[in-house]
Amino acid sequence: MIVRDLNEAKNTERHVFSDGWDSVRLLLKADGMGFSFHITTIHAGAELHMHYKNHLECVYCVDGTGSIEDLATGRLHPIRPGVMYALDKHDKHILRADADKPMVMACAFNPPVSGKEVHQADGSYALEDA
Ligand code: 9YT
Repeated sequence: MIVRDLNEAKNTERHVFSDGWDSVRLLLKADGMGFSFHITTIHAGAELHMHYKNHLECVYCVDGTGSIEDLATGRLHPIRPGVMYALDKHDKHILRADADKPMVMACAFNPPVSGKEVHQADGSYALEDA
C-alpha cells in the first residue's frame, strides 16, 4: 500500500513549478499503478494552452473557478468545484483560472508521467521512451 500526504509532499522533489501552475505528483510511473496522480494548482488569472497528444488525462476541480475551452469545438465549459473533465480525445484546450484565486485540480494521467517531463512548445508531454 502507498500512503502519501499532500502537505508532506509540498516543496519536495515531487512538487514541480512552472509558468502559471505548480503540481504535486502524488503517484508517478515508478509507483506501478498504470497512471500518475497529481494535485495541480493553476495560479489565479493563468491561461494555459495544452495538448496532451501522448496522454489521456482527467481532471477534477477541488477548489477555485475558471473555464476550459475546447479548441476543436470552441465550447467554453465553466470549471468549479465538483466539475470533472476528461481529455478522452487528446483534446487541445485552454485552461483559465479566474483572477480572484487559484484553481486546485486533482489530475490522473495515462500513461503515467515519470516526473521528469516538461511541457513542449506544442503543449504536450513527450513519452519517456519517445
Ligand atoms: C490541470 C492540468 O492540466 N494538470 C496537468 C498536470 C500538471 N501540468 C502536471 O503535473 O504536470
